[in-house]
Amino acid sequence: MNTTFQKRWEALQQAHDALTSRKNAKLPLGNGIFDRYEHPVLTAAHAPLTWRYDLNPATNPFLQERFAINAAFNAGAIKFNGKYVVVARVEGADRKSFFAVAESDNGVDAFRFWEYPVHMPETTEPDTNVYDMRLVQHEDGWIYGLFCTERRDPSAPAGDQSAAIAQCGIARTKDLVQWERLADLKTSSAQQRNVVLHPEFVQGKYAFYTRPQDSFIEAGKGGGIGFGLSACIECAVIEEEVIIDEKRYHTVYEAKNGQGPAPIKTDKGWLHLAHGVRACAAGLRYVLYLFLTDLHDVTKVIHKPAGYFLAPEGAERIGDVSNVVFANGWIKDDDGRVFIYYASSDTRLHVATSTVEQLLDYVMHTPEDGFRSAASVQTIYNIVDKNRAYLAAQKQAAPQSADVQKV
Ligand code: M1P
Repeated sequence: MNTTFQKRWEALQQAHDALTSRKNAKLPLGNGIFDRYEHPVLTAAHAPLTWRYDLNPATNPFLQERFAINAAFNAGAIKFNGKYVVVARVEGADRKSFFAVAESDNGVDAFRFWEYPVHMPETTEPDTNVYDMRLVQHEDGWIYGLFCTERRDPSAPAGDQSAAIAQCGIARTKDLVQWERLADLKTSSAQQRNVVLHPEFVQGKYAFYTRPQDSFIEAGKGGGIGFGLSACIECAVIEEEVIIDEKRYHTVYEAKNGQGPAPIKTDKGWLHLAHGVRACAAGLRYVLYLFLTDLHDVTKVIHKPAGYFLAPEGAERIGDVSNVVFANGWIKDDDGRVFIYYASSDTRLHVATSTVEQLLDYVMHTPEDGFRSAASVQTIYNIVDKNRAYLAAQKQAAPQSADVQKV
């Protein structure tokens, strides 16, 4: 082995070890709802060197990267064998995405990819691109991975090489290594992305959150978070899709929206994390929002704070698709902590931490959208009036308590 090769190999290993063992500190102050962290938890540079380099100096004398990784982002998440596990969307320099499992002992740092990416079987109709897996531990005993499978639109004219059809791929596993691919979900919508399996049976059937859409990017007449049931998971068909959370004019989800990970069951209802999209001069802006559905009727939204819960900030704003945050994975721990894995600008993966208690407080006590500027101002008036009354009462009580102390 030549010394240049050897030195470069040692330097690469050192840099990779430093990155994958780096500690991640909580950022100070926060907003009382969740905490952000100093570093992303997963980036392209976390990809194992053994995926990227041919380590034989005879066939790779310059130790060149043979398979470059462009990004590691939108990840499904699950607590598995005591570890915090994410199944990330890893994208090569060739633009193809695939899934890869990474795990951490504490959920906030030192995520390391497993030795091989996920070998996802295909159906008889091969996928061109797969991405955005939602992992669900279903009550039937399987772990399901629902993801977007994208193929070129067969009806597109030869000159159009970007028209695509997105549908929902379904696979299941017990160990996150061996995956059984099932038939793609069938619905009446021309396009489906952001499909998520509900963790429990509803009316004895498999329950899906969907996002019907007219075309690949534009929601068109579709859009909104849909819901439907299928008796069978091996050949899932949704005959009837109802919209449970609509897109709406002049909101953060006016262009389209989509369910994030599967909802978390709480004693107050099902807690949902979703993304909302609006168009602006800079392009599409993706933010995250929360809402709560009824414990006994998952199609009934019972609380929905106005606006976004988490929006891109600082360096998160910049990446391959800037001004985007997207989440398809979160983990609720037994102690009530919640690890929210969100990606920024289709480039890297971050974590934000909170608790079920904090998230319920946020979702149940944050004012709802009044859909007009005047209503927003009225909301602020209500808060100020309440504060004035509270502070005045405190002031009035203060001398009395001093008197009590004197006595
Ligand atoms: O580029 C932003 C996101 O765009 C798509 O989300 P949606 O289907 O809601 O438009 C997805 O391709 C997602 O992966 C991506 O992060």
